[in-house]
Amino acid sequence: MHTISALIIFVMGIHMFSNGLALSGISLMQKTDKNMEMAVVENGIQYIRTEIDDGYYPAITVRKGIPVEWTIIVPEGKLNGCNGEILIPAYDIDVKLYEGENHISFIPHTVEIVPYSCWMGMIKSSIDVVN
Ligand SMILES: [Cu+2]
Repeated sequence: MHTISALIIFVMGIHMFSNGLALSGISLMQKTDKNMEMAVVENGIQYIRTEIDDGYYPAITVRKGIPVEWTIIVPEGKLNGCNGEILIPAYDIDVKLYEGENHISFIPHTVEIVPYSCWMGMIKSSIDVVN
């Protein structure tokens, strides 16, 4: 019994510590480029699938000038008040996320790095548009 309650308090502590860090602009989940997802072009459309996590959005790479069909997967239990809405100001996109598959479409017209984030700007990531 003691072990279980100690474990629960420990897990809650880690969670709150991580949230506190995120609030001060530090993320425990470092953005690593090994997680960079590359779109696959098929019949004139580039498809990309990514999975978000608690406090984490993956960076993606897309090609300029080809319509993007982006599927964002929210695993069960991973949706929260922070990661539940994605903003991509450069493309005028503001999408509420739901558990399961979410779809975002846009056409990148310029080679640039487009920042995207959660609605509060806490979780930051990017869309790398290449030739
Ligand atoms: Cu947030």
